[in-house]
Amino acid sequence: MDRTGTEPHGPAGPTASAERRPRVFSGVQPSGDLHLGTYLGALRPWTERQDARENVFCVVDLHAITVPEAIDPARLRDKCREVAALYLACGIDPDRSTVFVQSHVREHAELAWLLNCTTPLGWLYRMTQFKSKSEGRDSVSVGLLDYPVLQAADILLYDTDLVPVGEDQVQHVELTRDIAGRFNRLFGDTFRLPKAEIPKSGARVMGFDDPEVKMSKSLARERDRHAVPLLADEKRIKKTVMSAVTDSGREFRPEHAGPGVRNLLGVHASLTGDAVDELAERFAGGGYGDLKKAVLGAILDALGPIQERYRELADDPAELDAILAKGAERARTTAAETMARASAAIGVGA
Ligand code: AQP
Repeated sequence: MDRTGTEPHGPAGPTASAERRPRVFSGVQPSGDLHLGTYLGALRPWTERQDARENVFCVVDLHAITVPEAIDPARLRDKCREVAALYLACGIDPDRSTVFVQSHVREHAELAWLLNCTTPLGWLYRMTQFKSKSEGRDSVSVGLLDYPVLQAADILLYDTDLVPVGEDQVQHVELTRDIAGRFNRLFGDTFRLPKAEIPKSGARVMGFDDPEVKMSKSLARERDRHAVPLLADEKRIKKTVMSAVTDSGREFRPEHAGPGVRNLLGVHASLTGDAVDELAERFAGGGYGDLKKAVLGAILDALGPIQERYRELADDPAELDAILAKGAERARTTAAETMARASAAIGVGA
């Protein structure tokens, strides 16, 4: 078959065998403190079907330098290691998944250049993330606009079938399909077309201080009651959750639940597996404090074991280095094959 993605679980070009499992690619930027949204929207869903899939999980440091004012080289290196350690602490198993840092595999930047040359500029100006991240800035880098092309390169390098992402990233996966489709039409069948996979719960965790906006690392840098960082201590988590925005009035009335209360219910449901309706019934008539205490308990239960495993990994930097080196080597094998295929198709390279 061709690589158009019409048969999502089938073979995917020269790098794949006929019986390979669906391949998954995803990544997180080391641009700040990972938080509950990153966990529920990305890390936890990644861990859930590791055996059924071929998993490629990347720390996307090249994406984290698109805002040059925010670059601190030493901090960026530390954050890369922190994010990689959090992947493992959240349950990514390096024996079942390939875990590596994006900049350690040069083909990501190299393929992005080929795709830059075939992607119409107008497609990038339409991206809502670019619009929101460039809003109010006097000047933005070319990299910020080009971010989705690099993301397309990340995904296409591994003949990816599925890209597990939170809702906010679906537009970028759709763009990846368009970029790959255009390249295939121009230069012959080269790339497999991936699909976005959105988790059933936790796809969009909102800010605790402002439930109208997505919980994000950048807002968390400015506002200490916005997000629950995965490595925060109990006192900090308690302060954030107990001050979360709810509805006016003292009593929780499910039929009038506003976005803040719906967010708290969603987080609780996502962490415990309880249904939102059932939770709403359980807390109906009580004060918002009871709901917040229950959410706090669910968060502390989930983060306790993650923080413990993280500390063990942080105490053994050599182990983490070895895992990342092995992951990059494994990733490079596939990436180099795809790069050679794309270079040959467009007529560059040896
Ligand atoms: N609030 C969220 N709810 C659900 N999913 C989320 N994700 C991020 N925030 C939420 C998912 O996590 C993955 C990694 O995202 P990223 O760190 O690479 O980029 P991002 O989406 O831009 O994350 P932030 O926190 O908003 O970072 P900044 O502020 O630095 O841009 C993605 O799958 C994303 O959907």
